[in-house]
Amino acid sequence: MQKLSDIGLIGLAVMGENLVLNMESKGFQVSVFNRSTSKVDDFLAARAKGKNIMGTHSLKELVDSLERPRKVMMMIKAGGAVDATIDALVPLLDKGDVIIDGGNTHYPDTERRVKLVESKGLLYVGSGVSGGEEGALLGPSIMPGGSKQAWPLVQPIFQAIAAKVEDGTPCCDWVGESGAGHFVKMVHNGIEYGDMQLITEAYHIMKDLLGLSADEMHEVFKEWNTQELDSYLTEITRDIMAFKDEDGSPLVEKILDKAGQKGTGKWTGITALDLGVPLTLIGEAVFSRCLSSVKDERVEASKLLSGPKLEFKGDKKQFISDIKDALYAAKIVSYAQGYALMKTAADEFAWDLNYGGIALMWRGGCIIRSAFLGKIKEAYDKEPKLTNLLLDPYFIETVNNAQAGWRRVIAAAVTNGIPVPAISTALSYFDGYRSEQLPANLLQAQRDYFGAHTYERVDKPRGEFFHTNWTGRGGDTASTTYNV
Ligand code: NBP
Repeated sequence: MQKLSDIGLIGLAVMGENLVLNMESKGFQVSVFNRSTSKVDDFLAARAKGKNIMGTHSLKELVDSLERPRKVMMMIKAGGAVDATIDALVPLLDKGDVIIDGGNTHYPDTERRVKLVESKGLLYVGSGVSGGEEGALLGPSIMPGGSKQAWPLVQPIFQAIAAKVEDGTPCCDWVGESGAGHFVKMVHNGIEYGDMQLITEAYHIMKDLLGLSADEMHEVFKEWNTQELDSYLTEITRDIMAFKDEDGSPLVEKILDKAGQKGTGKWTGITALDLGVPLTLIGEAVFSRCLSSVKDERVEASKLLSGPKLEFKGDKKQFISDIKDALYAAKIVSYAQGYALMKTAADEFAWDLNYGGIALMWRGGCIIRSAFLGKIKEAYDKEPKLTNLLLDPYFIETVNNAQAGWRRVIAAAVTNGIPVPAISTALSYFDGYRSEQLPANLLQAQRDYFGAHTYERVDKPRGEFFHTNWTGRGGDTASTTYNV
């Protein structure tokens, strides 16, 4: 009788195929299934040929080919396809078997599915997988959450196939209960939007204000990639700057300035609004893509709305160093905001998130991988209950040192009419966060004036609410206090 497989994988598209090959290369036997079964045969005849991979042509055949407790991983389009596949799998599985969703699922769907699948006596793992095609094959970042009893069952496979940091630690650990894995993946994607936007703003300033060529910017990104900004995204930007079209000119300048998006940045922003967390940088990153997408409207507007004449006065070398400082400081703020979102969600949903572990999971394999995540890991290792990343001694010092350059860059960008929404919103957040006094006293007065929403006083204990009859015409009845 043929040996049973260690895991089954459904969905032989780009991610599924590469994950299967990764698993097989680490010594696991994998059974595979795809809705269009011809893809199973094609895979077996090509990339899977001669490998320890078993093709199956029905879900029943897939399930029957697995070692117990069975582990079935879906790598299929997120949404209804996942629900339909779960419905078809549940009757075929036995108590203690595990269903895994490795797709880009929105975390509330995972929360719902964990409950549903657990109610059938099975276990469910919703896992973020990041790194694209190459990551899936060579080592992705994997962020699993869901039924905790499933972790020891999937851990050996997941940690074997995950990317590893320098000391060999896998970029995969248990994230938390329910939809925590997909939540953390969502925040990862939001942060990715932020990191990309920051780099594009730095590029915009260097290109338009300093007049640097793509080759010159290649040199700048190359240097930055050897310093604090060492990251995958800096690295690919360095390479993009050097990439020439067939006519020898930089390809990047021929690409239409209209950004696409698939929705995970938007989910992050919406979740932040729902939870009341100021996630301003990722929000600006999403909105910047939206603004870029109205290209035709912008072309018309550019003929009617004028801005200042571009003029750079000063030392270019110093200014490039300022841009680096602005980028790094704004990036720190972005991660501080992202971590604040995860912290609030953990409190709200009663998840026990391991913040240092999350930094480690993102340290390799995924799109936001960077040396800087090592600093975040160190911060949470030192203080696991850190309220905000900006309060860690390393980040306090770094932001303090970067501050002057950060402000100079924003001032120059604003004076010259170059939009820097992410770099500047980060500074506004920083200035707001470090302010003992904000003008929300006036805001509360306005709310009480027109809506009798009440206010607290600085000279009275917190929790005591007052209403003033501001005009002499209103009554004394206050509105109910509530928080949004
Ligand atoms: P796709 O997201 O393009 O999905 C294609 C796969 O889904 C095929 O195997 C297809 O089967 C299957 N499928 C569909 Br469509 N509807 C189905 C249904 N109703 N029942 C069963 N199977 C169905 O593949 P991908 O790009 O490999 O991504 C897989 C998952 O991983 C997605 O959730 C994606 O968001 C996520 N992800 C992708 C990347 C990336 O870089 N591409 C990175 C990280 C995560 P068929 O062959 O019969 O049509």
